[in-house]
Amino acid sequence: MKLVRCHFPNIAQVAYEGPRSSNPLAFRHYNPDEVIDGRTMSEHLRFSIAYWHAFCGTGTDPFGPRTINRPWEMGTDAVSVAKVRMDAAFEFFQKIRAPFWCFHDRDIAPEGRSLAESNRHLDKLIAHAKDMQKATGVKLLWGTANLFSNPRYMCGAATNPDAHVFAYAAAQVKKALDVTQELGGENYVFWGGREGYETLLNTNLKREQDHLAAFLRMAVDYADSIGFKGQFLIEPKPKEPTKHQYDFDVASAIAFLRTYGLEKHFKFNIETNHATLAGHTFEHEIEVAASQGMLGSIDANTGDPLLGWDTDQFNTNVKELTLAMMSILRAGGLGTGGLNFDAKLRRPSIDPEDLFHAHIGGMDAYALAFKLARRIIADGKLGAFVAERYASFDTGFGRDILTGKASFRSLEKLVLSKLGEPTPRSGRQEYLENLLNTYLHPV
Ligand code: XUL
Ligand code: CO
Repeated sequence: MKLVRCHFPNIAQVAYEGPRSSNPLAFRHYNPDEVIDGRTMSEHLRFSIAYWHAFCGTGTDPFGPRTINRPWEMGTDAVSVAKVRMDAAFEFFQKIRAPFWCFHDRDIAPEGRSLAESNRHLDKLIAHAKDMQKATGVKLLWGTANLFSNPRYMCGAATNPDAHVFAYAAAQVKKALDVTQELGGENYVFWGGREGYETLLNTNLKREQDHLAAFLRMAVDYADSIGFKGQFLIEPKPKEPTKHQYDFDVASAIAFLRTYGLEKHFKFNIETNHATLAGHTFEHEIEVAASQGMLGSIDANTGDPLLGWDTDQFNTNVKELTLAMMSILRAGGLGTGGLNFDAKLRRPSIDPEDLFHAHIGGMDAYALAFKLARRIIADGKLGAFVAERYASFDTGFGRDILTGKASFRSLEKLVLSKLGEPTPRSGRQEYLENLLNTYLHPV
């Protein structure tokens, strides 16, 4: 990849220096060019940078204004500023060695006074992004539309009680699909945004779900009509911004998609912090999606166990990521998906250099987890333990249960005549936790 322009003059392209390196601006585990099983680590992990956090995040919170002021955010013409911001972004993508990026329509181009003007702005930035992608080789993992920031969407987009808002959102997603296709996006994400409700006093839940399904059906039909081949992904989240979000978690979103006959067209983009907000572990959500062949992509971040909201932090918890990676690898990987850093800097992390530390930490933690998970799976001890635990279903009457040959009557007869009382067997959780630690912390 050829480097263009210079908005991070004091930071070179991040190099892999190995686990013993003490250089904070080097990778210790992520070696993008290392070939494992015929594919480079960069191809295995498919890291992606989230434009909204990395290049639109300003450190605002409900108690105070922006703390982050980037040197490239200069000028009064919003479209020109957006172009320079994009130059900085692509320089960062290259220096951090991320092969992909992701964006919402309104992240990259300022919203205009009308939809037509917003579309014109977007077209200018898409043309610029196309040039930048060509010059750098960085590709688009997924595109999406922001259907939650503008006040018109305060009561939802597809689930808004006003059909006018629904129509506006449909027009916005149509354009977002066009531009995602234009940039060769490999997926398109639907995060629920404000698709949920605060109170049933003003809400018809059934109608809102019907409307959401109609919206997704139109998206599928439109994508078909333009020949968009990317994978559609639903990103579940249980709460925030609304109290009850319709795509609560993977299981409820699967039920929703099946109810409306949409399941063939969607997979899941699973975000760690959303999983934990739903009261699940990250790996639980991955397993639920994978069990239905619907694992699509990952929004790589973490929450804070002491806080009950979406803190979107960079994840450096190698144990959590190793468990997640084991589930991803067992599912056969992410296909067209990737690991997208939907994570933001803490409010006082105001230097451009902090963007590097944050992503280096996240990439290294995932790379280490990837290697550990491969080792654990190859070693086979954990896998063999689980297989053995279910072995009674592999032969005899256990297999008959699964092949439909057994019934309540035949099993009753068997228990009364032969089997009697089952012998309890330990689940060995503590042993397995200790075993896991031997991989995480080898001597
Ligand atoms: C919000 C969130 C979004 C989606 C894309 O919690 O995760 O940024 O990833 O709309
Ligand atoms: Co996300």
